[in-house]
Amino acid sequence: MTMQHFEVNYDGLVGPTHNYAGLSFGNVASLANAKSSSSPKDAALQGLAKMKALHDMGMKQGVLAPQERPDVYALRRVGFSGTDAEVLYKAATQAPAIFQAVCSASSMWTANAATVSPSADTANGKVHFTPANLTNKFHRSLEPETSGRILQGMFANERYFEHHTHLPDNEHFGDEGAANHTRLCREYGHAGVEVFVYGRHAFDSSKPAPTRYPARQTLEASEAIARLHGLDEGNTVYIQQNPDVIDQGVFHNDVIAVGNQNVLFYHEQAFADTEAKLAEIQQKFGDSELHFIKVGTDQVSVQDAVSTYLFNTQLITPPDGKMTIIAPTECQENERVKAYLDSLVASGGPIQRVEFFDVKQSMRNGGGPACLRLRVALNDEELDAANQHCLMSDELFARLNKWVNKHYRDELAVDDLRDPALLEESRTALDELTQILKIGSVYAFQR
Ligand code: SUG
Repeated sequence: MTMQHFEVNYDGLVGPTHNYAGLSFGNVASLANAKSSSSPKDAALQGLAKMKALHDMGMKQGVLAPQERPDVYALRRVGFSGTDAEVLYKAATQAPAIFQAVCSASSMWTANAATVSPSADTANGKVHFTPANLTNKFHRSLEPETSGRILQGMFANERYFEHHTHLPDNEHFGDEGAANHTRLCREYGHAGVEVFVYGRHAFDSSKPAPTRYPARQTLEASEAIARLHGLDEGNTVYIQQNPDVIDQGVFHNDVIAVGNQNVLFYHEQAFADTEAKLAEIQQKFGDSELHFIKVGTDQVSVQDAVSTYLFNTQLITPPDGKMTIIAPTECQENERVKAYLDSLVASGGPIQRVEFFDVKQSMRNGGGPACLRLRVALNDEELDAANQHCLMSDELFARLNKWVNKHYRDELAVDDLRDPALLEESRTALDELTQILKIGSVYAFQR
């Protein structure tokens, strides 16, 4: 029997504390919506609806569990003491900014959970996972340990899966995971070219870097991931992100470029040294056909790309073979971007379809469809060896909708975060979730 290969999209379930705290300097939407009230329930249901729609399109779709928030352990580490309720109260009153950071549901953006290399690319033929350290933002730096535990609960079989510890927790090795990593290949099961996009050189300050907003990913971090995963240099390309677009709010590469199979869809201003780098990709890709779909500034400005997330779309290949863009409704609402997408589909190129999804709750924090998913390319044996309870089905969809409706609040204002009941609600919900997804006792409160 011939081996089959799939790209499985593991979407982050939005956690019960989803809120807008303005935590991400350099991420325009996060700052613009700071302090507005959120709906954790709507956010989680919007995410589930997208997962179900992709499942219904015949895609393999997975679910990645959220993290426990507020993170009382982080508060204890910085000196707040007493009962959990006392810790929350003291932090909220004495250090509100720190308190808000430990409440963020930011683990929902699983494109930042880890970098994953499929077995066809790695020296030992296993699928490799390295959680991202997310050092650039305090609220996100709280994620990697639990992300690692959750991923191990999902991909436990050591015969097929290898898990690494996140990189050293320091800005020199700032790593944002798959948001700055794209893989191009003929078929998911063939060795591909892994493309790492970095924002700056950590150990060489003479190199260009953004001046207004931070570059979260360093070259040295990307190189470390490639070493850990046993990637072949002949199949790996490092590209510097154009520092000017970082300064315009493109805080991850996946806000300005997306790749799938033999298509790289990118904005003309996305990269530094574009011509040479695309030539390197083509050379490493070999003779087979590779499509570079460039969007010019005259077609879509960087500003429109940042406000609509045209490139934070998922580019997927459903079983009918028609490559499809999964776009946020913001792209439909912007005349120029909508016109561009219409012309793209009409052009007869590899991208044949666009589907729009309402993920507004996530978009308001700068997280589009592509931020919400971690791609894991697996062959059928590896898929069988992965945790089956984390794979979307009609039954799981119904169960998770019920779970959200039971545990999540309709509305949450930033001031509600200090309510000690929210921590209890969150723990109760997550405890039940670990039983639904059968990922083990991954949370600190369970250990
Ligand atoms: O890291 N926003 C996230 C959005 C991540 C998007 N991910 C990708 N592009 N792959 C971030 O900036 C905002 C939270 C707040 O402000 O409350 C936040 O963390």
